[in-house]
Amino acid sequence: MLHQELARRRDPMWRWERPLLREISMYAQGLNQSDPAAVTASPEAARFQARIDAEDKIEPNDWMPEAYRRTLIRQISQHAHSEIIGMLPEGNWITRAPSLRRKAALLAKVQDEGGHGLYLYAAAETLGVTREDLVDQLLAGKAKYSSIFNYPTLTWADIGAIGWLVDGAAIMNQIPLCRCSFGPYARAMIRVCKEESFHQRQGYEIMLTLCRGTAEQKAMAQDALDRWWWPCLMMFGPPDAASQHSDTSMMWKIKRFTNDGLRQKFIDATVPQGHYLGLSFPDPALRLNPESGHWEHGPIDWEEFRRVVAGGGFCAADRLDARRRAHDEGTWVREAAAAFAAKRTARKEAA
Ligand code: FAQ
Repeated sequence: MLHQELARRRDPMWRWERPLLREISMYAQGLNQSDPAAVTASPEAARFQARIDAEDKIEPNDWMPEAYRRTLIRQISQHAHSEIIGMLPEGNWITRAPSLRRKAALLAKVQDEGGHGLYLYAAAETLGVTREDLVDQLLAGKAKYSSIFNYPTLTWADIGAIGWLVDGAAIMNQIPLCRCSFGPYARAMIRVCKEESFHQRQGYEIMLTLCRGTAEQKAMAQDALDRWWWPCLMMFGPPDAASQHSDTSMMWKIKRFTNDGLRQKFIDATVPQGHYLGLSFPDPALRLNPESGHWEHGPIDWEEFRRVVAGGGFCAADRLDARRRAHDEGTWVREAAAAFAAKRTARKEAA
């Protein structure tokens, strides 16, 4: 750890990053209300960090700094909300899928997303929160979910673009999460990633079919790529210099790569796929740097990202209304399940 820290201080970026690090450490201490010093100073914290450095998995009953617990609750619950809200843009197209085969695949995909949300809420619950509280925070508009799900799905090609690009971005972000230091999150991610891989392929296959179809169908695919490309790049989060949580999350091996690092991996993997489809990317600055082997991109509109994350996305109000309606309409199901569980417990106690 020490030699890494010294190498970092020799880096010219260090001076520039210092205010950011101060902010991060204030943030971490702010979260660790029960014992601020425990983040770095206590023997438990040192043992905890040694376990992380040794690639041990942290399990729910193990000692952990309060800030680690809260960081995980924040990330896992935002991830769970993203899956549940993420069902809506595609759910919107189930009744209009162009064939029985497409409808069956889309239904299965949207159901998988519901399942991912449930694994993730369950993983968050192992950290001492309840699913009910997390869902209440979402419905009250207090919890974040991924910015990408605030964009509308205007045509069938958007379903192809979501599978190819949104699931493609999700996989790029989630494969490293299979090695996250927190056991329940890492294990949930293994199954989620297998399913996301099917989602990505079904999306790419829709794009391929449209691109091999009529000129009108290809134009629809191009229009979808034009609208989804930049928002997908924003899914990876703010640039590294503005990412509040990356340094601590990487120290704790919750995150394995920075936001910009994953964004670049996604661009490098996706651009050749788009070219194979015969499509162009809505970025005049996109070019392959022959020396680095990476695709360089133009500036991302971070103002748009901030606006969408702050609740100003085009579909933000619709998305929350749809979830609130579904929650209200599901009240009787929750009540029936609770009554059944109470009856079963009473029967067991009586026996
Ligand atoms: N949207 O300091 P950082 C999917 C927030 S699942 C909204 O860099 P961090 C499957 C961030 O929360 C997609 N907010 O934060 C699917 C923080 O705010 P806070 C979801 C964002 O946590 C496919 C602040 O900005 N995936 O797509 C976004 O270290 C198709 C500062 O940012 C996950 O959640 C954003 N894009 O890194 C479903 C994966 N980016 O909490 C249906 C797990 C950042 O301080 C259909 N999460 N923010 O108020 C992660 O890997 C991380 O949380 C990042 C952000 C990388 C998203």
